[in-house]
Amino acid sequence: MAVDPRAKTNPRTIVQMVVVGVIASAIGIALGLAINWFPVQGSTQSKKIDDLWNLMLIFAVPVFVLVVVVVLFAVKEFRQRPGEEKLDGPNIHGSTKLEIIWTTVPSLIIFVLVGYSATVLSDIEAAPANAAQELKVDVYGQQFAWTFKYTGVDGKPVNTTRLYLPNHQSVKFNVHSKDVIHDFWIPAMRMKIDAVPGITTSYRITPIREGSYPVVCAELCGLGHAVMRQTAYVLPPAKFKAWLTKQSQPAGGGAAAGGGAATAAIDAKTLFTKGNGNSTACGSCHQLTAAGTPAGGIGPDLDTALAGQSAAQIKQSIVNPQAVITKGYPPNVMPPNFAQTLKPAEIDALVQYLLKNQKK
Ligand code: HEC
Ligand SMILES: [Cu+2]
Repeated sequence: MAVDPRAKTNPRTIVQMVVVGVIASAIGIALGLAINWFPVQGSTQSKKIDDLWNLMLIFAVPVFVLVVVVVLFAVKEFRQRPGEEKLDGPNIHGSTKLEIIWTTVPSLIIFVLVGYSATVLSDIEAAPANAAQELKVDVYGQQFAWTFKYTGVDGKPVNTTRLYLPNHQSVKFNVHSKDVIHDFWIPAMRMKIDAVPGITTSYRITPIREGSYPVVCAELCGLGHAVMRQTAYVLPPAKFKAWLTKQSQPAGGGAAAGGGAATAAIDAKTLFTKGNGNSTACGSCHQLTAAGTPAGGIGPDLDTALAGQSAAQIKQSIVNPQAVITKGYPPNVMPPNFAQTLKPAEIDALVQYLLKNQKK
């Protein structure tokens, strides 16, 4: 077969490729660094992770450009014109120089990136100098809400569906799951980890900015996965302390005084706002003014939705939520297992509690 006379690349083409490559890389890197990819930096970890991202980008863009430029130029220079069907390229075999280059350069790039990544990883996972000062929060994933357990000022556990964090203090999350695999993620803090049934995973963050940030489940965990969202509130340390102190006080005004022996011992308000340790808290999805749970939840506003309903209807909604789906709300999101996770007396207490707070 005849050898293509153009097999030797024109030196001018190489110069052109280098110029185009350098310009495209410069534009790509500039764009990549200018684009605001991430939410605000909420923790000391955020900045380190964003810097790592930027470094990766600075290396990745030229590699991408190199591949694309060579492919495009090859298509342009070596495309087959009519009458060239019988031509072939020169029969090249082996080039030690090239092989050395294409082994060393990528190896060097990988070493730099791995080295830097390892430093960042050990940095963002490092325990604070004063480990005793670190706040520990147990995080429980359960279809389809998160619950958070703190140690109260009296040493007793405090369970809540709202995540409060003190600013500028290291926090260690120990992450658990009560059912399937979830993933505990606060995008502004950058860190995330799977919540796996049967084991405890963990990460730490140090918030650096007061404010509220979405808490997201990042592992498809069932039909309600998309709505498994809550909020993390970063407070000044003194306000956080005050909040924790308030939570540590025994819940007041919950159970009705005296009367109904079976339900009197059960604090329906706590069941509603925090669950019984096994059940998902109703308040993480439902607004109820009497319980102090906020509006804008995933489920109907129980201040108004229950108007005119009987105890039997409300009970059915709790134990068998699929029986009647409230208009405008997604099916299969309200957990179907309350008949198992709540004791019958607890369900009755909740029904009575909702009836008591029902708008007529
Ligand atoms: C993961 C979110 C979630 C949790 C937790 C949750 N619910 Fe629901 N709930 C919903 C959604 C969504 C609906 C509407 C769709 C439906 O009817 O199933 C609903 C519907 C209801 C209704 C029917 C409202 C109406 O319009 O008739 C009642 C009553 C109710 N929930 C009570 C509770 C109680 C009590 C608890 C705690 C034991 C609870 N829910 C826990 C999401 C939740
Ligand atoms: Cu999920």
